Formats: sequence, C-alpha cells, structure tokens
Amino acid sequence: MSTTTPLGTPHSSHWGAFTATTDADGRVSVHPHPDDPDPSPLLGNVPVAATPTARVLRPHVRRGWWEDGPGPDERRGEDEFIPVEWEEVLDRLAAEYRRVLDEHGPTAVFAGSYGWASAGRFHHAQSQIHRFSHCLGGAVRSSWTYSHGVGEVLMPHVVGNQEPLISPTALSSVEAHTDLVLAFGGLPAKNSEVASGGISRHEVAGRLRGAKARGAEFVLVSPLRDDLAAELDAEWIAPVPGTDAALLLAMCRVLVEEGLHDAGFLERCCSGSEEFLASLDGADDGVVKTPEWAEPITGVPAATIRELARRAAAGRTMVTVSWSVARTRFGEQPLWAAVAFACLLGQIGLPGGGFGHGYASTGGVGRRSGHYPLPTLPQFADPLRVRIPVARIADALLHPGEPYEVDGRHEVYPHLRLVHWAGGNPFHHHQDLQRLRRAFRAAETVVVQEPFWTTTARHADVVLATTTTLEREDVGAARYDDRLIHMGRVHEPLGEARDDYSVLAGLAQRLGAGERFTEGRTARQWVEHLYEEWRTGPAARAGLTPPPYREFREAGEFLLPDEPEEKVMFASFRADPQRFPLRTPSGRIELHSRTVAGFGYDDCPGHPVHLPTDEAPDEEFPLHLVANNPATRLHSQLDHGAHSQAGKVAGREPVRVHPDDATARGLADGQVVVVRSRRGSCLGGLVVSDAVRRGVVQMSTGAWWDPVAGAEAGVTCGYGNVNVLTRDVGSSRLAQACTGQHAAVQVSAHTGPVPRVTVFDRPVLARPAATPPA
Ligand SMILES: Nc1nc2c(c(=O)[nH]1)N[C@H]1C(S)=C(S)[C@@H](COP(=O)(O)OP(=O)(O)OC[C@H]3O[C@@H](n4cnc5c(=O)[nH]c(N)nc54)[C@H](O)[C@@H]3O)O[C@H]1N2
Ligand SMILES: Nc1nc2c(c(=O)[nH]1)N[C@H]1C(S)=C(S)[C@@H](COP(=O)(O)OP(=O)(O)OC[C@H]3O[C@@H](n4cnc5c(=O)[nH]c(N)nc54)[C@H](O)[C@@H]3O)O[C@H]1N2
Ligand SMILES: [Mo]
Repeated sequence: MSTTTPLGTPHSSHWGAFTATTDADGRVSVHPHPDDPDPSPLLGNVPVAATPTARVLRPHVRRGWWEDGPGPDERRGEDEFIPVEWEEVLDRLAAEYRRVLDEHGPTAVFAGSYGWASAGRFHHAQSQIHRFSHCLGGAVRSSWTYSHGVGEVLMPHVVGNQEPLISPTALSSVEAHTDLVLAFGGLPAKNSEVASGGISRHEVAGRLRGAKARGAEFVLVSPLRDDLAAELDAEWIAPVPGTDAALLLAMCRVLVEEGLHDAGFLERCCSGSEEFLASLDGADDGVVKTPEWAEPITGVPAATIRELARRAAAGRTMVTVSWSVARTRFGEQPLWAAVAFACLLGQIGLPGGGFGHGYASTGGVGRRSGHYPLPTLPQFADPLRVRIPVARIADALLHPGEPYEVDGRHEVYPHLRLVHWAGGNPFHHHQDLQRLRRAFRAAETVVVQEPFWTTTARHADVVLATTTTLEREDVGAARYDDRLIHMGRVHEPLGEARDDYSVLAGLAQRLGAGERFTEGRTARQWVEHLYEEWRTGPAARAGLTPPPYREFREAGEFLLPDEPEEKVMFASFRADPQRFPLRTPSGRIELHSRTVAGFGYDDCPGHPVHLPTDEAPDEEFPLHLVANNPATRLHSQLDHGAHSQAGKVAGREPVRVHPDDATARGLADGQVVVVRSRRGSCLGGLVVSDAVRRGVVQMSTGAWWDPVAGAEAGVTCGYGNVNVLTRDVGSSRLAQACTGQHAAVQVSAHTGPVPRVTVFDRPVLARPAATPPA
C-alpha cells in the first residue's frame, strides 16, 4: 500500500528526502527530492538495505542463553545463534522481563537505547521503546547525547538553556551580516548532509557560499583542512587537538590588553567577568594567558593568535564551535572559552554576530528554529525517572551500586540486569569496545531489535528482526526541515522482519500492557491517527492548513511555511537584559558561575581554563587521533552500502596521516596499517595527505567492529572500528559526556596476511534446539 508517483515512492532518511523505485528483480533505486539543491551522496547507501546482505531475517537467540538461561556470560558476543519462531521468542522474553521486574523492579531494566535509528515520526525506535517501558512502570534511561553532551549540561549554567546548540542564530543571518566566520572544528560539508529526522533541502553549503560572495571571510581552526569547503578560501589554523581553550583564552587576553573588548556588554549582559578577567592575568594560577603562553601549548604562533583576536574585533564576527570540539576530555573548557570570547566581542544578540555551537554539525543547525509543531507519538510520562549519563553505560554495567558525580549531584549506578536496545548501535558508538564487551557480558539478558547483524546484535541474547523504513509507512518530519514527507512502503518486509511497534506490542500484550501500549490501533492506523491529531490540533492552532491524511498521502508531502522571523539568538536579552533575563542565577551570561565553582570540581572549575588532556601523546603513542564522524555514511548505518564501500582503502576504514608522519614510519599510501592505542588496535587503509595537521591521525567512526578477523591478525579489529582505540572516560564530573573524538595512538605497517572482513557475514548459526528449557 503506497503512494507511487511516476517518480517513485516518496520517502525520507536522516540524510535526505528521496523517491524510491523498484525494478522487476526487486532492486531498489533512489532519486533525490527534486527541490533539494545539494542532495547527499549518502543516498547511495540506501539500496543495499533492501537486499538480504547483513539483514536479520528472523528472530534469533544466543545458544548459551536459550539453553542455560539468563545470567552474566563470557560467551556473549562469541556464541552461536539459533533461529527461532516469533511466538516462542516473545513468550520466553516476556517471562524473562517478568522475572527481572518481579525480583528486582524496573531499575534493573535499561531501556535508554541511545541511537539515531531512522527517520519517521511513528516508527521512531526510541519513541517506541520508551513508550513501551513507560507502560511497564518505567526503566532506567539515559540523559543527554553523544553528540553534544557537554553543551547540554554546561550551557544551562552559562546562558540558561541549550539554545546555542539546538537553535542558534539563523545561518541566513550569518549569510547576510557576518564579516568573519571564526570556525573552531570547522563547518564540515560532510556533516551538514545529515539532520536528525530528515532534511529535504541541503542549504548549508549554499548559505556559506552566499556569505563568501557578499564578502565574508572565514578562518578555519581545526586539525583538518577539509573541515571547511575549499571554495571558501579560509585561512587555516591548525592547533594541537584539545588546545582550543588555551587559544581562545589568549585571544580573550589580547582583546582586553588592547582595549578591543566591549566593556559595556560585559557590564550589562555578563556576570563573573571580574573573576574571568582576573584569571587571564593569572589570579588562579599565576600564569598570564598571553599568546606567548598559548604558543607552545597550541602550536600556533603568538603573532597569529594576536592577529586573529584583532581581526575578530574588527567587524561582525560569528564564533562557532563544532560539537566535536567539546566531545573531548575537558570539552567544557573550549566551549565556555568561546562564549567568553564572544562576550568580549560584545556582538551576542546582533544579526550575524555572537556565537553558536554546532553550525554544520548537522544540516539542521541554524536552518529553522522549530517554530511549527510536528506529529508526535505520545510516550506517557516516565514513572521511574532514573537516568544515567548516556556515555557512562559501561561504567553502570560494570559498577552497579557504586557512586559517581555529575552536574553537582552525587549519584549511584543502578544494578542493570536486562538491557534492551532498539535503534542504536553501542558497539559502534561507545568508546573502548573491549571494555563495553566486558560490560555487556556482566548483564543477565541483552535484547536487541535490529534490521542488521551489527556488532551490537552479535552481543545480544535475543535478536529481534526489525523492518527498515523502506518496509513500512510513516510520516517523515524534523523540526529543522520545511516539509512533512509521506514515507510510503517501498517493498515488503524481508524474511520475517517485523516493525518495532509490532514486536513491542507483542511483548506488551504478554506482560499485561498490550491495550495501553497499542490503544487498539494497528501501525497503519497509528500513522494516520498521529497525522490527524496533529492536523486538527497543534497544526491548526499554529495557523497551518494541512490536508486530510488521504490527500497528504496522495500528494506525498506537505510544505511548511517559512518561519515568521529570522532568528537572532539572545536578541531580546541583549536589547533589554532586565526585562528578558536569561535563566541563569544572575539572569546574565555567566563568565564565572558560582554554581559550577560550588561543585568544587578540579576538572571543571567555575570559569573557563585550559586543562591539558590526560590522554596526551607520549613516546609509545606519539600521535593525536581525531576520531570524527564519517563522510561516507551516517555513523555505522549501511556501512555495507555502495557509497561507504567506495570510500574504503584496501577494504578497510581509511586512516589519514600527514606525509611527514608517513615518511618517518616508512608508510605508503594505500597500504594496510595497524593503529594502536592503550586500549586496543585496529587495521585501516592508509591515506597520506597534507590536509591533516602534522602529528594528527584521522580515522572516522562507523566501520563495524570485526573482532573475529582482528583476532586472526593479532589486532582487536580487522576492519577499522576506531572505537577499539578510544578511551571510555567522561568529559569531566560536570557533564560526564562522551570524549570519543580524541586518543593517543601509534601507526605502523601491518605485516602478515590481511584477514578477510567477516563482519557482514551472517553469524554462526546453530541448529534449532529441540525444546527450549522451561
Ligand atoms: N570515537 C567516537 N565515537 C563516537 C563519536 C565520535 O565523534 N567519536 N560520535 C558519537 C555520536 S555524535 C553519535 S550520535 C553516536 C551515534 O551512534 P548510533 O546512533 O548508535 O549510531 P547508528 O549507526 O546511527 O546506529 C543506529 C542503529 O539503529 C539501527 N536502526 C535503524 N533504523 C532502525 C529501526 O527502525 N529500528 C531499529 N530497531 N533499529 C534501527 C541501525 O541499523 C543502526 O544499527 O556515535 C558516537 N560515537
Ligand atoms: N556524513 C555524516 N554526517 C554526520 C554524521 C555522520 O555520521 N555522517 N553524524 C551526525 C552527528 S550524530 C553529529 S553529532 C554530527 C557531529 O558533528 P561534529 O561533532 O561537528 O563532527 P565531527 O566530524 O565529529 O568533527 C568535526 C571536526 O572537528 C575537528 N576537531 C576534532 N578535534 C578538534 C579539536 O580539538 N579542535 C578543533 N579546533 N577541531 C577539532 C575534526 O577535524 C573534525 O573533522 O555530525 C552529524 N553529521
Ligand atoms: Mo551525534
């Protein structure tokens, strides 16, 4: 049942809207949305989803769990799988849920289930699993994100909310008004291809081009030259990774020393500037934060630092910090230092000026501010409200009952026994994967709903075969996008795959919550219901006039009007700080926060400082790894797709190093190398490039972890999952956020046979067991 226009079936993904056509042999082709000025090549990964490659085609259980029952198990991740019938696996899983809930209560269940899943408002996996667990009395969930976990915790202390990372000043305002875009971590074109929930018009590149055409200048501060499009002719400053705070503090001091700062703005709109300015003169540590002080730390000449500060003060400047710069150890500091620098410039609240956190980190940031409501699946209230910081999952599993600190609170990890994931891939996204494997082995039961045999699915006891979006009908929409897309069904589900909704409905029904979870609707009825509720309720109240569902389905989309005004972040606060105070204790921007200072954290004091990383390169691991988000796919999704595979080098994830570092190690372009860190090692395919700062190695996330091939080669991953190298430690006690962006590594030639990549093969299947144990 789908609307199929002559162009094909309208559909949507996190990396773009498209139409899909199917040929006589069932092969799917995708065609970008006709209104998209800059479609993403990531669309090229989609067709493989419709083939059986790497798909979970029916439910499976791990042999040890099926035969010996739940419990911590060293075989988890290496055991055989048994194909089973849906009804028997749901019966058995419901019994296990019952056991855990009856014996230990809902705090023994973890259903945080972090991950991007897929576009689509109803079938969104996290919404489904959260609704499901709320129906059962709740489960432990996670707070914040891997993306911008530092900003989510820090920004409320500094500016009173999360606006700088969710909806900063519109990019159109930057296009029209900014003289200098000062981009820490760059504005990588690759990242703006993606926006959570979908993006039907890719506009970032065009906006930046427009700014340049008007005469705006760009400075790229990043270890990688290609973090900003070459056409923007940026000046490239490449500091040592993890030293941006030192650079910014020195730039702050130059402004003050030379009288280039806006004392009036500090006076009217900021609090704690006395403490902050005194710290620049060494009040805390006796060290004056001059450019000469910053030069040996950052590797950027003092004269360049001084010049950069003056240039920023000479016109309308937008200071932007990518999310990645904070996805690091002590990542609170560069972000807070950038806010302080923008305060000294005094342009916050003016068109095209001030600061933003995450422009181009996705295509949605600065695009729209989310003015119009969207259809939304009600999740009920969380009756439990027990959360762990999202990137502390392995700590929680390994250290039940132990204390930890976060954002001024003393907390205790719950004892998690049943782990249930739908729509995320922790064996891609988490750090130190060998440690995560130990953590998953400590659980009693692991349930994973997945369309694909990801490494996470391979570490489960129960693998529930899930449909992809191509196999179901939904409404696609995102708060930063300008249309609702009717996502039609492109093909029948492969094998016995079921929608997350139907899987969870089956489980809820066995646990006595079926009626509450489903409200008596089929998936198809729910999609129409969500749309109609929205159409006649919030949409109508917002002055929108969308057509009835049937017409929407025929048309394939509904266009949202432009937002009434172009957003300038903190404009009203700037105009009248008394009348429109920020939601900070002082009502102003806090350059020094008494609240944060009161926590007494040496890893995040009360104002921005430079804290040297405790994962600094040394003799054994002399190179800085930058583990950024991948250009050729979204995270680990569809790594077996054509576009992602075309980007591999020697069949592995590419590893980029500077020519000098390659020569020093006798390495040549295209060869298979081993990248090692204190945690593990992985193979990769070498790319020698002067777009990388000397001393830096760049390897993107998202290659599936292949421990099998890796073991044969004497390494921890034979295919190139960078997270076997990264360190599992929080940013600080403040945010406890993901720090996966950096690690200290060494690169050397791989000697000996190159193992076959096995991660897209089906796992070892055991013959069906005669009878499951009672
Ligand atoms: N070292 C390092 N690590 C990082 C980062 C980094 O910068 N450096 N970045 C981090 C960031 S910012 C993020 S956001 C995370 C991303 O981490 P994730 O969001 O976990 O990564 P994805 O690969 O998108 O995982 C989504 C999974 O959901 C599955 N899926 C898709 N649709 C459906 C569906 O409808 N139902 C179900 N049940 N499953 C579905 C996909 O097959 C895939 O396995 O990674 C983080 N990891
Ligand atoms: N194609 C594609 N797009 C994506 C994603 C994807 O997987 N694929 N993932 C999406 C998601 S979930 C997110 S959260 C965003 C992530 O958005 P970001 O976090 O902004 O992206 P990254 O690619 O991780 O990092 C951007 C750049 O920061 C630079 N950088 C790293 N360390 C430092 C440092 O210490 N100092 C400075 N100055 N620069 C540094 C690196 O050179 C890196 O290329 O991307 C989104 N967009
Ligand atoms: Mo992210």
